[in-house]
Order: sequence, then C-alpha cells, then structure tokens
Amino acid sequence: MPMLAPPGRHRSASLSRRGVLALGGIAVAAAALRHDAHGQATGVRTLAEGLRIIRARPSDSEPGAWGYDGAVPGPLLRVRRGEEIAVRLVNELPEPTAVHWHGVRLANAMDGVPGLTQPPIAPGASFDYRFIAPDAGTFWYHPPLDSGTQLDRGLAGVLLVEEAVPVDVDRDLAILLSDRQLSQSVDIAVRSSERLRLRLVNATYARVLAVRIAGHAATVMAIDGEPAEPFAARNGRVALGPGNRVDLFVDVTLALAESAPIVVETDGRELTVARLICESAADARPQRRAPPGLLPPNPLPARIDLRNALKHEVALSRTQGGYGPPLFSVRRGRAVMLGLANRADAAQAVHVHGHHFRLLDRLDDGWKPFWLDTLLLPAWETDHIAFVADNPGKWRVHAHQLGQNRGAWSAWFEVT
Ligand SMILES: [Cu+2]
Repeated sequence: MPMLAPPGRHRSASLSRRGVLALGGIAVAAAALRHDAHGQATGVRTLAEGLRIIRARPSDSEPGAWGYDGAVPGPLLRVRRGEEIAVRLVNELPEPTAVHWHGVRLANAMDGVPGLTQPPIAPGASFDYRFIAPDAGTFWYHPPLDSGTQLDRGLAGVLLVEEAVPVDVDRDLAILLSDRQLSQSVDIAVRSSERLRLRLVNATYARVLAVRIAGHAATVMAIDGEPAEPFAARNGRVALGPGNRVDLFVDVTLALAESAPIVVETDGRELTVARLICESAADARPQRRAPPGLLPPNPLPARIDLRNALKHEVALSRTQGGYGPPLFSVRRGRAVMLGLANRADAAQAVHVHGHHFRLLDRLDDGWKPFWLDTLLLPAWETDHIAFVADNPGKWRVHAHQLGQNRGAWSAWFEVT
C-alpha cells in the first residue's frame, strides 16, 4: 500500500502540507499492478466477470470531496484490449452527473455527454455503461467537464486497458494527478535495474503538469493512450496538459537505500508527488535492458487522406451551454481537417471525443509522430488537426481555458 512519505532531502519535499494546499494540491493515486513470474498481471480483475457497480458519492473521510465509490481517485479499472467494460454508475450525489471515458474510441451511446449522447443521471438514478475498449493503453474516467466543479471535487479514476500480450516490464504503475489534495507523496519500493512503466494522467481541470523522475532518464512510450515511436523525454521531463496521459518506461538506477523523487512542476512551483525507494540490494536483473521497442499497435487508421478531407475552421471563444446544430456532419470513413484558433488570452485544452487525431505541422502537410485525443493550444495560436471520422454518432469537441479563468467552448460534430 502507498503510504505517506517522511520529509526527504529534495528541496521540493520541504513544502509543507499547507504549502501544498495553497497551491491547490495534487492528489496522487499510485497503483502498483503486481505481476507474476511470467509478467502476467495478477490481482483484482472485476470487470470481465460482470457488471461492476460504482457509486458516485461524497467521501466519508474528506469533507467536501466527492469520489467514485467515495474515493479520490476512484477505483482503478482494468480490462484487456477487446474485453467489455461493464459499469453501473449509481448517482449518490446531490446533482446530476454522467461518466465520460476519456480517450476510449467507444460506441457513441456510452460516451457520457448529457444532452448529446444520454440524459443526465439524476440524483438517485443509475446508468449502465457497456462497451468494448478497442485500444490498449492508459485512459481515465470523469464527469462531463462543463465547469470542472465535479472534477475539482475528486471525481476521477484511471481506466487501464492491457495489451493482449503482456508488455515486458517489471512493474506497472498508474499515477493520477489531480487538484484534490489527499496525500502529499507516496513511496514506491523498487529494485535496482527494474524497468517501470509509469502511466501518468493529468486529471486537473486547468493546469499544465511537467513531470520528471530525479536522476533518471525516461522513455516516452505512449501518449494519450496510443503507442508512439519511443523517444527520450528531453531532460527526463514530460509536460501534460489537462486530460493528457503519458506512458513512460524508466529503468531504475538506484542503489540500496537511495531514493528518487517524482517531481511535478506547475505554476512555477515544484511538488514531490512520489518517491522511488530502493529497498533491495538484489538487482532485478544482471544487466541493463536494451532500449524498448514499440508497444503493440492499436487499430488506428493506417492513413488519413488529407486531399479529400472535410475542412473546417473554428474559433475557440467562450460559448454558453447546450447543443445547437453540429459544427459539421461527415460521412463515416472520411478524413476531417479541423483548424482550431484559440481566441483567448490563456492556453486551452481541446478534447475531441470518440477519435484520436494527428497534430499537423504548421509549415507543411506532415504531422507529428503520435496520436492525441487532447490538445494543449497556446493563447492566440492556431493549430490544425486531422482524423478519420470512423466512429458513427454525435461527438463532442470542446475546449476550456487554463488558469483561473474558466471560459469554455463547446460544440459537436456528427459522423453518419
Ligand atoms: Cu471531453
């Protein structure tokens, strides 16, 4: 079990609890996934065996906090790729809610957008979510992000979809970073030379989080749940916008009794959210591992036909709630090229539902070598994204400003 860390030597560890609260706080869920001798994940696998009931309800221990099953973050949900996820969400909150499965390219009726894909789940009511996760990777679940207030209270959890064939790592850890302060830091016991898979989730509403593991190199293996051509994180540091996920491989270089803080920088401050502590003299393996290869591919479109794409430009400025006519309607299978112009003084996090997209280069018609479902768009800049509209239904596309100003833009498009 994770436990509260004693004060460490690292300077950011000297932040008092009050200092952390003043910053807004970062809650950490470090969920260690055990593996047996063959690398098979063991432990709780509740989903495949039937409907999992999750209650959205106030926390018993933290005044003002709401959580899935009352916990912040909520239960870590795991399935294997291609397996059905079956969750009954019971609303024990004093207001309506729904669950959005962020980044999962699922059936539209399960997307959790009240007023577009389902009616809101009223207090006392429930809704059954059943869908197949087509992609292996790191995802998360949360309420609709119209104002962010339910997310701020703590409603967020990790959904982990395992690869069909287990990936060769010694330890698999999910770290959900949210604004809800629960614990200052968790200790993670490691062995020398172990390869860790760290699944980082930015579950804040409006912060960029830059994460690094002191003294360690990190290899980026996946972004927003989708495998990327592995690359070394610059200075061992990765930055995540709200909603983004990054899967890192980290080879532990600690000797017995040494430790390495996992540090999050946000708003010019530094927080230690966890520490790797080497508690065993025995190396996990006699020599260092070879650099990792590509994670197994997910069934994403092999090509995007930009020449025949439907092209649409939108300005991201504040809008009122509700869903009017769609931004555009596109025939299933056609490519979409969407221009996103940030007309605000703050960066915005733009989220496209039901699809992963490519970020197009600004100067030519190439694209970045990774997929995204959430784009961090700087103030007053314009980016273009492209995707194949291969998932039928009514899909939300929306943005909200970072920082204190909670301006938000929301729209939808239809794939017929
Ligand atoms: Cu969204």
